[in-house]
Amino acid sequence: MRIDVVTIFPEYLRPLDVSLVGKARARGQLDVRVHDLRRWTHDRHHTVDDTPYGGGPGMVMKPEPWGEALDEVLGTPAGAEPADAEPAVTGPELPTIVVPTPSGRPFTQELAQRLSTLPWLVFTPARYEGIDRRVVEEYAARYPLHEVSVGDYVLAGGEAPVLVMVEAIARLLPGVLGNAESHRDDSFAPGPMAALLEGPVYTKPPRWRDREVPEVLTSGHHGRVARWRRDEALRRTSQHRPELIERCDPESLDRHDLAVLAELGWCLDRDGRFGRGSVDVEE
Ligand code: 6GU
Repeated sequence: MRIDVVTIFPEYLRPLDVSLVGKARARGQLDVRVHDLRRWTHDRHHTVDDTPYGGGPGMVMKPEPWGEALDEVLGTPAGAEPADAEPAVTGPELPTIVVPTPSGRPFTQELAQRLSTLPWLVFTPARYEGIDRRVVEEYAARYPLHEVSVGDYVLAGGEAPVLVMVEAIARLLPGVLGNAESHRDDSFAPGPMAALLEGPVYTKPPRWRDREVPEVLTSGHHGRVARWRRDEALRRTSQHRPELIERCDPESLDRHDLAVLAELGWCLDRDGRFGRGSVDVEE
């Protein structure tokens, strides 16, 4: 997979040189290219922002540097190409643009999985109040483009979200993690079972500061271990993400799951969904 990032803070993307993403790059599984947006400015001050039309606080990123940067990175020169020139962008290598913004659609494990199957992603992290809207409209008309948010909070720029998204995507690429099984138990892993949070994990030593590892994990009984992990996942999900229980399809749960959830105060309501506490509150 090829990933381009256009930013005014190339140094902010340095973490992509290390750890999982850095190793995937060294192995040739990932081709990451970080570009300084100011390369595509032409004034002495390398200006990339200006005041917002209509007034208001903050600054807006100017469209011209983004247009020139994206035309070059996406391989479509701004000027007219000679008629006999090779098309710069060909079929299966069509780039997909990812625009990080707090007003985008949520970045989920499902979206990470879909993006991880594409050959070429181009990220456009913005600073200030964002990029002039016409840039997004222009490129959405020419390429697949997703505006994506990494959570319900506001960051100062899209660079940290790009680090988040690239890591989530890179670990799903074939051969990047040790084995294909590695993703199966991920929290939020889609599958026949309800999305549950992963439970706790333990390693040696068996006793640390008077704290023992749960006996079942050292029992060597694979069936009991699997059941215990599932119970813990249900407990943790109930505690930290009750909406995942409310949303889950009870058909994806077995009798033991239902018993654990009942113990945690969950019951099935009349339309076959889980709820807790007040059954029917009258006005
Ligand atoms: Cl993608 N960008 C910024 N600036 N803030 C965010 C975000 C993105 N996702 C959540 N908050």
